[in-house]
Amino acid sequence: FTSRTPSTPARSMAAFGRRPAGEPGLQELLAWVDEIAALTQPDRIHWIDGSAAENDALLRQMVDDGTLIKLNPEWRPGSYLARSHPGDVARTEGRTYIASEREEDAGPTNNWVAPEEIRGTMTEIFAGSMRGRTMYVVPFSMGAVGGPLSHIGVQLTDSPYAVVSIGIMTRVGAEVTRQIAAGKPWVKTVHSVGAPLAPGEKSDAWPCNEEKYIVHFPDTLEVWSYGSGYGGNAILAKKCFALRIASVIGRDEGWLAEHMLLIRVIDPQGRRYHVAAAFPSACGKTNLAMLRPTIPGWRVETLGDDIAWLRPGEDGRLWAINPEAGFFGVAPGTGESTNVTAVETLWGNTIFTNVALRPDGDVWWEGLTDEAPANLTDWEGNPWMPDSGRPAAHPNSRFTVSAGQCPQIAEDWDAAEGVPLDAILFGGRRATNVPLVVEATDWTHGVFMGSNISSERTAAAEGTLGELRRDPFAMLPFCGYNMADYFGHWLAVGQKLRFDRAPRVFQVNWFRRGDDGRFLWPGFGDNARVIEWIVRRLNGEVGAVDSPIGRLPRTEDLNLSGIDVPEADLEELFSVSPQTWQIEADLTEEFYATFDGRVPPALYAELAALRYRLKQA
Ligand code: GTP
Ligand code: SPV
Ligand code: MN
Repeated sequence: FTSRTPSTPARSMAAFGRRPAGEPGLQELLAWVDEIAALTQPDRIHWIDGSAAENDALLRQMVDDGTLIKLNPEWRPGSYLARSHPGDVARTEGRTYIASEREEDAGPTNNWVAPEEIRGTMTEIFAGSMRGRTMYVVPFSMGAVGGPLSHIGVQLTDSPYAVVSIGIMTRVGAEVTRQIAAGKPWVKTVHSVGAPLAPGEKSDAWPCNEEKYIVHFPDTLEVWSYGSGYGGNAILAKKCFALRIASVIGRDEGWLAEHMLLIRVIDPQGRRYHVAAAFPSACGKTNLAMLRPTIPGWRVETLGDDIAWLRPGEDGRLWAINPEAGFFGVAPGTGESTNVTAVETLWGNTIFTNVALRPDGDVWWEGLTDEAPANLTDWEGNPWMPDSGRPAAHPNSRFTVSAGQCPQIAEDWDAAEGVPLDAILFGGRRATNVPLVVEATDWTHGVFMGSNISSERTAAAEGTLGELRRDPFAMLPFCGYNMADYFGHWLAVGQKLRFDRAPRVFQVNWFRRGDDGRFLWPGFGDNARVIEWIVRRLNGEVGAVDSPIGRLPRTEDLNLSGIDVPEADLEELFSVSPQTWQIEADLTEEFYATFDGRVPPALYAELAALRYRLKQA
């Protein structure tokens, strides 16, 4: 493409891309692209067709301009390293907004902003924001193209890094444009890194802006994201659309958009079970999604690692799809001994962001190997030695890779109709109080459990590491509407399920620590032992012990053969202290009170019942 001056009118610029034309259903898309181009004034417009040749050309261009470093193909074929701006390394929740018409529809857990006010701000900051750059038009589908649970959208972006990432994480291409032409509803997403270029000016390797806005318009199904090139801030199909906007669509249509992994568990008899699990960011979804059981005869197939859309079926079961097509996973802590499946998935065709570079042109991060190699280049591009006293990879460094590369991906992982769920797990990172596993007594109790998830903060978003915060359903940063209404919606979805076919609900916690600070549970592949107990509960093969907070395993029912968990640790893993749980109950009451009476009465009844049981204990 030849470069054009910033003042070139949008309509004629479009001729420089492969712009589809003719079909009447495309008029809205074309008009919108023209409107955004007129506002942002890119030099060029490029319609993405999703072809391999186009992807290769984008990657080559990014290597040439320094955005990507090509890794040594001998170790990591088709793979690249991106180093972000040091101030653009994670989602920015403080700059993330829900612009619903009514403030109460955003609720107290979201940053609300009036739509007309923020529209004005967006128009101001996006004006000329793409000058000197190419605006890419990226049509994408979440879920198999044309599937009954799938939804489509288009992202306009001036970041080629975002384009290739969307290419891995979603289904991109002309088939989606044909669906738009055919009249299928679609979501509009606009993204600019906010770094226009003067004529002749060279771009930074990772352009971004100190000022950031991630704005959602749930009433008009739009997303506007400005100033960040990072993950959930920039791949708008992911958290912005598939969770924040989709949760609103799900509220209106009777389904759920969830921050959940999705797996198929196969027991030694070959029976299959489908499990979805919601854990907050950087709390173990990718790891459980790729579980390699340490107990003989058990297998896990991966279906998804971050997002699941759940819909009640005609049969009274809850059906789930993974709307994504790839993994945007946390690198640190991913190694042979923790997640060998991920290590194998990353053999090639992977984009790494903010990991360390080895002298031989391969990558490294904390936890990939037990010993750190010498002479690395750290995530900021500085020389690094094992005694440097700082991490070589950023704690939120990530890999982006196609789901199909996972060696244990389910053959039917992208089946349009999804899979019926047998169990739902809620979890968090809790050093104290929360047992390894506890079973809810019924759906309502399960919703109560989900509404009470708290977790220690991780590096996946800006904020104080380790600080305990409420993260209901692991959706605190991702629910696009009033969280109390969302609790009610979970209860309503339960009503549509046949009581004997609804998934059973469990709470898990892999992260409980001893007084000395070490994890009490080995975790990772050994989490299969907890899954085994859950499956045996589903089958009615084992009993349980009632506790004030739910049903706990009898120790003799836990398969601990081959691991050495000291008796005292086991006791601590399952200890439920009525005193500290009274405090948890008080915190729940405080939290519920922030919703101005909107929390469903059924959950207050659960809270009262919990308090009663704690008093009896
Ligand atoms: P997002 O992609 O941010 O949503 O994160 P995630 O929920 O997929 O988390 P992930 O599986 O990437 O794990 C995050 C961190 O937790 C990694 O450093 C893991 O090594 C660590 N982790 C995962 N599972 C376990 C476990 O069972 N025990 C312990 N101790 N750590 C774990
Ligand atoms: C998370 O933070 O939950 C992620 C990474 O999965 S991001 O896509 O940046 O949201
Ligand atoms: Mn996530």
